[in-house]
Amino acid sequence: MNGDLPVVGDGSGLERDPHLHVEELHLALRNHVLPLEGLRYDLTPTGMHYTLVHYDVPALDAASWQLSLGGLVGAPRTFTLAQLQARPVRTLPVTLECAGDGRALLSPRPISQPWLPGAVGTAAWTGTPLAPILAEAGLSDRAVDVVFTGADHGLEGGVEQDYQRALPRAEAMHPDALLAWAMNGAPLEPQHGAPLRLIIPGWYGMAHVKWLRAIDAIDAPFDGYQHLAYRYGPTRDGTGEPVTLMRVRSMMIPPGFPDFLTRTRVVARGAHVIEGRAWSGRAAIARVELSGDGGATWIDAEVAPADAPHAWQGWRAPWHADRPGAHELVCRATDARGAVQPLDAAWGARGMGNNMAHRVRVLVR
Ligand SMILES: Nc1nc2c(c(=O)[nH]1)N[C@H]1C(S)=C(S)[C@@H](COP(=O)(O)O)O[C@H]1N2
Ligand SMILES: [Mo]
Repeated sequence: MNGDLPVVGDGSGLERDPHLHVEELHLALRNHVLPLEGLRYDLTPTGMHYTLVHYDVPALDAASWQLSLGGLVGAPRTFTLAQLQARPVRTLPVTLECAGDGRALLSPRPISQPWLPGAVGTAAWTGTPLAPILAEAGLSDRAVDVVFTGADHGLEGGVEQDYQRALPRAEAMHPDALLAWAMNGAPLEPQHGAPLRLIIPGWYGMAHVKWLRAIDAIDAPFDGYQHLAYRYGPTRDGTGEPVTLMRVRSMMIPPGFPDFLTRTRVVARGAHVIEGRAWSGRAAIARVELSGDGGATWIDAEVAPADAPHAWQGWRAPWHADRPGAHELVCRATDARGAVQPLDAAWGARGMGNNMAHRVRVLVR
């Protein structure tokens, strides 16, 4: 193996397909990942939390903003922020990950936000539970889905739309679904959905509708644009399996220090401890394994207990860098349901749910 620096690469795989389109660059610069050293924090500092905004951040004034609740409810109504904040308050640590996280590693690369691994973060979200609000409004027995509409507007796939996603009735009534106005103890930042967003723990990011302005119960499964776009499978025609809960995944804090341009990690010879986080939608992490040789051999990491059911779990494992030269570290997680993070990416036309094992190339000196 070649131990010289600039040619090693960070293991991202982008060196195979380096020609980013200018459209991807626009998206990549508007949206950002959690820098992976940020995995060290139990709660991601707000400015380090990944962000994904499909259109523009809308201009909303918290004082005059209102939320409407309607559709199949006995008593439609509106809420001001003060009225919501006067209701019971809960704070939950929740890990959010974009369903497209790692899309840029796929080959061929689906053209969209070109995420490298790291579109993830864990914040303490404060808000009021949604279920009692729906119950008090008299959610009809005929309600199948509950639609959440954001105040942001755009064109996507040729369709002009407000950002909208729905939850099946049982999920909208989940006791941990929150209408959240604060993140890590401060009012939501504009890019994270101020003044109010939905938090539905366990689901991939697209379900956590930001800039929430309307909630409507409907009598049939919602088939809006964002439900056709968030699909697995080889086609873009909206027929694939819907994307719902986060797949099992682990990532590591890249050890040592980076080369500026290639991001290759440089580490000293000797004993190291590799640390990271692992998560899975609505399941605890049962196991994390680390390989120091590209996946040929594995050791078990020590995994922190699942103290908060919707937040990632820390893990650590020893790694002995005894041979100078290039090495590839790999981590993979298994959840309590037995789902294992795959070594290779499952390709899909939309690039959703690529939870492949996390690989980091290091140069031992
Ligand atoms: N209204 C609205 N809500 C939205 C989005 C959006 O573009 N508009 N993006 C979704 C997607 S795809 C993700 S991954 C998360 C990102 O949340 P964050 O930026 O707070 O991390 O918000 C979701 N909620
Ligand atoms: Mo996303």
